[in-house]
Amino acid sequence: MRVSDSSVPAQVATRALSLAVRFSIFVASFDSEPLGPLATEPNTNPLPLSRPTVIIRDEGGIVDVVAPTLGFTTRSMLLDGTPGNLANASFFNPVQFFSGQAVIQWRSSIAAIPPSDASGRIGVFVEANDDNVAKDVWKITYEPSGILTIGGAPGPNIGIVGYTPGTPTQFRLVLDLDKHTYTLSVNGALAASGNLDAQLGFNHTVFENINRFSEANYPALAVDDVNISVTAPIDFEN
Ligand SMILES: [Ca+2]
Ligand SMILES: [Ca+2]
Repeated sequence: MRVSDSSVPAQVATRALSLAVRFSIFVASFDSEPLGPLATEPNTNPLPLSRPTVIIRDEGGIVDVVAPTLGFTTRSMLLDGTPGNLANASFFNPVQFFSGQAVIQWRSSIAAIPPSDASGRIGVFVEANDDNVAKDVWKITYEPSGILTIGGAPGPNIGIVGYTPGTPTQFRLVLDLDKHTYTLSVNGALAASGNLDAQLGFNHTVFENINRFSEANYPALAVDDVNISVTAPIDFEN
């Protein structure tokens, strides 16, 4: 006769499984956009989005879709500031991310070496929303010295590599929001890595030509193939 021993609990396997899934937020080639002023779309649209979510054109500032220019072979987004006027395009994530891994890729090409007062004012700015104040998490700018320079919290500014006007450069920035580190590849080669501010999230990415504070005429910046993705954890229990 068998007697079941009720003091032995049933063997139930429990194992927490954690997977990370990468999804695209922005895939913007501009190839199917009409030429002329670029439109925006809300970040509540289904992902991935193909346009910026916010564009600022001061009077005379240009954010246009243009025919192949500055070394690109397809349509791109051209940001051109004019004296006293800013031009920028922001790609706001649907939410601000504080964990996971974000990958921000783009190609850009500048028309000329910028004038001396353009330091820190033409390039790409990765922003956090910190109590409704935008803060630079990371940035890269085309410097009057002819050097691409990275900065942002926690800094400092570091010159990484020279650039050639009229020649597109491929960028791939990885933000590890768990380890609070970044890695930048330029034209497929590791160019820089370092730490991020541990408190700040990843809220949006801005391509800027900040000619607002200068009477000089800043060169245009063409941008193509903006591709922004993040990983999100999916937890299972079985
Ligand atoms: Ca294109
Ligand atoms: Ca200009």
